[in-house]
Amino acid sequence: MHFRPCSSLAIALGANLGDPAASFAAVRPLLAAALEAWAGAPLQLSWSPRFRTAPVGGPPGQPPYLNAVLLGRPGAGAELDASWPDPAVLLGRMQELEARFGRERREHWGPRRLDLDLLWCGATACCRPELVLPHPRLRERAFVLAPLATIDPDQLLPAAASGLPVAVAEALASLPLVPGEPEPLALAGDPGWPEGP
Ligand code: PH2
Ligand code: MG
Ligand code: MG
Repeated sequence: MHFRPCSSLAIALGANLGDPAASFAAVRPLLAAALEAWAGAPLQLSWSPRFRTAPVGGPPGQPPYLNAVLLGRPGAGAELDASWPDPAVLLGRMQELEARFGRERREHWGPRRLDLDLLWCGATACCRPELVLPHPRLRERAFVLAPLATIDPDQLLPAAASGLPVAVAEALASLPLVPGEPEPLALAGDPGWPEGP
């Protein structure tokens, strides 16, 4: 399996308030439907296992996060180098889902019931206040790279402004270990989220 950034898109899921596992299971079919409606075509979707991860940034004393990643690409028969519809429209649908799951925007990087982040969308580069693509902190975040690596460690991350494309596994291996911080831990699958390590 090999998804090229130019034809794929990726979304990160995160939650550390309420019942994150229940939120993930409930939002999964809604997110899949929203994506297909936006794309106007069947998509091939790959979900990572869920990971328990230490909170990065934000206020001290937050609960650990549940994180996962969804990789999508045009389904069989669709153009390989699909030009995706406007990602701002997809972002709007994702924000509707966040709101439906009780997301409140109180403080920057504060704890949340559901966070859906667009990581990249084909080769789209965009820099608007509400949406920067590819996601500017993609390469720094083990809670995104570890789930992505389980789908395809050879997946090339879209080139950052400053650099060459780098494979997910390479980007993950190059992250500094934070003393005392547990590494992302893949959780066993269950009926609501079958993918496991
Ligand atoms: N999201 C953040 C800030 N910090 N830490 C973890 N472990 N997982 C997240 O999803 C996360 C975070 C901002 O969106
Ligand atoms: Mg986020
Ligand atoms: Mg977000």
